[in-house]
Amino acid sequence: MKTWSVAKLRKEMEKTLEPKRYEHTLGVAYTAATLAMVHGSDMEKALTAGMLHDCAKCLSHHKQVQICEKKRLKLSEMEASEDSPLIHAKAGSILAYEEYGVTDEDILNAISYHTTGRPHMSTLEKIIYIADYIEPGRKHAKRTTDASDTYLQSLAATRKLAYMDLDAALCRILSDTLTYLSQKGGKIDSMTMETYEYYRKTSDSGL
Ligand code: DGI
Ligand code: FE
Ligand code: FE
Repeated sequence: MKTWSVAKLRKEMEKTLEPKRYEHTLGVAYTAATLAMVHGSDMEKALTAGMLHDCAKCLSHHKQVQICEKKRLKLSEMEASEDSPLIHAKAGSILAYEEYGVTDEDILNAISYHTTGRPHMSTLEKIIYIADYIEPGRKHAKRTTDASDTYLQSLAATRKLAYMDLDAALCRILSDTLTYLSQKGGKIDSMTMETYEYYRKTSDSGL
């Protein structure tokens, strides 16, 4: 299978994603690259995973389910449900392999787990998860409509933390996500909860 260059992936994403999603994708890819520089991880892999992390996001839910079913992928009840914000990560990982020639397991896992995280994440997985939350285009939260000063100060602190301590940043993002989900009455996927519990115990976040 032919490997796609980052430049070619960028052009492809520009064609297939909605303009806002494409802007976000660039933000994630380049933020991931800077995190990789600071934390001694592979920059090309960070760029590739960032470019592709939401590659299935603009497909219909039906199409996303089809992609997963074709691969006999077991979906959690939440992933399978209509309007699920989670399934695009799994479908995206399959597309990255099938359409864009990505064979690197670490990149594929970074795409698969960019929404819920998981315990024992690799450095690349953490980088993509965090870059998705802190990229510069997130003017106000991706997980809240709160654009208050308090929220923005908190996001600024999370951004700074990400360049110092990946696990602590991860824990902070998970905690904010769970707070947001419980405020809006959103159902919490067991993987999101497991990830939070794991990093709460193992990181130095003080949460
Ligand atoms: O695709 P993006 O919008 O860039 O961001 P994403 O893939 O991280 O997340 C999509 C949404 O999923 C985001 O608003 C947070 C939400 N999410 C994460 N874990 C859970 C969740 N939503 C629910 N209902 N339950 C979860 O456990
Ligand atoms: Fe996403
Ligand atoms: Fe995203």
